[in-house]
Amino acid sequence: MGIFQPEIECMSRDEITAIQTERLIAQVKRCYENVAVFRERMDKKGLKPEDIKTLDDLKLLPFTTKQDLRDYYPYQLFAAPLKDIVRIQASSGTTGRQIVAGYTRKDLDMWADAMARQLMAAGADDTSIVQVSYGYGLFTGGLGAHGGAERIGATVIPTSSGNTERQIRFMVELGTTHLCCTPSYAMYLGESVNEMGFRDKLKLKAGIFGAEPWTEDMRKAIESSLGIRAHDVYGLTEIMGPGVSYECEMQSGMHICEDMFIPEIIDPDTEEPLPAGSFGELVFTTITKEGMPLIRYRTRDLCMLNYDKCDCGRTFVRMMKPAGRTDDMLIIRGVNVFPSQIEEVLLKVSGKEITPNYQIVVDRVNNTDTLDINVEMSEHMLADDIKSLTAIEAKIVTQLRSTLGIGAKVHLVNPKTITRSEGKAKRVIDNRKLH
Ligand code: DLL
Repeated sequence: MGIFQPEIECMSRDEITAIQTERLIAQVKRCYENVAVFRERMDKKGLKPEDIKTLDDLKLLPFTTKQDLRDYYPYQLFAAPLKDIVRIQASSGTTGRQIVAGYTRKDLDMWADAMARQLMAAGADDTSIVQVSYGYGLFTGGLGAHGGAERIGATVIPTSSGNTERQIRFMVELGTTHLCCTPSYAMYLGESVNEMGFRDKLKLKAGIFGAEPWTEDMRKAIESSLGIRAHDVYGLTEIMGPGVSYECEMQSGMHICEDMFIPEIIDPDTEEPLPAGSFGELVFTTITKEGMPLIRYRTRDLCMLNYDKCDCGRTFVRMMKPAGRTDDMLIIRGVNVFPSQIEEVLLKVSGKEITPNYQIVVDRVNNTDTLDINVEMSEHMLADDIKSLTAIEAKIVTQLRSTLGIGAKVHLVNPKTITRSEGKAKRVIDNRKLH
């Protein structure tokens, strides 16, 4: 596989530290001079930009949160004048109120580089045909992947999301080699391709899937249904969009673009930075962004950083798959439950009998939390008898109890009865309205 910018992606740790330090110092000064909210917070801590001299000083700086983006909506966190902002994107709004991000021309340029790194790491080059089936528009997926694909000189098909039959027709007729979409949509496309009997007509080699949590088992399911290699890509609107980190051919963690972002792992409760290798909340400082630079932005994503050498030759630190968010964690009967844990159980138990399409329904009946999980059975299972259905349900319940520590009701439902998503799947329905 090629490396888009080997001189950057394979720098030594000393070189990375030198670049990060220089850029951090400049960024803090820039934010202090241009963002009133940030200046006030620094002043309150008795800090001046000159106090930030090394990467170690990062921990002195105040955090930024999603609430800040809501409170200072729309432009108060921008560090560049509006005349220099050439693009606005917005969060998909799965949680809370919409937030916006602004980009200068240089920001878009860096973003295209980041996504180009991802595409090349997935084996794409200027001979590739890249179908972008992430939504275009305010969501960063479509335009983000598009910018990277153009940057490497690939042929881009901007299908955006939706119209599954047309997506597949294009894939077959135009010879798509690389597919960009959410992993849940990739599952659906895989299912539909096989149903239409088009699997052998595909020229697909790899896919770049992100924007929502997915498990290793789901990766295997996508890889086998589409006959491709599936790469994970991570990002968030506030920081940039897709490409903040990207998976190489080793498929074991996503390399963070450390020339653009400094990652930290903190304890979400004490807010203290944790030592390398710890599990905690991921925090990013954007060191090249001009439009809306963020200092110590709390992502709410829980994960771990791996500084071990990667066999691909890239030296950027890798982040492991986020294990959930501090804010999507469900507390059911006092027990912390991550939807990804449930998914893992389902995929482990699933043989030929069930599909990875599921929905978690949480409710409160008589002051007690209930947990119901609807799982689609496979077509093959439909023909089977009630006795084996009950046996599978029981098997899942037992596994869930041992993994989660609580009981759940499992319902096997008919194939294709859980609504398919063209964007992020809505896996959890929490009827308790606790927020
Ligand atoms: O989802 C940006 C994106 C688009 C990333 C396309 C990758 C591909 P937001 O809508 O702002 O931005 O949502 C950001 O989604 O904080 C994570 O919780 C979650 N997320 C994104 N990528 C992954 C991933 C885009 N690969 C939020 N694995 C983030 C797990 C992910 N969670």
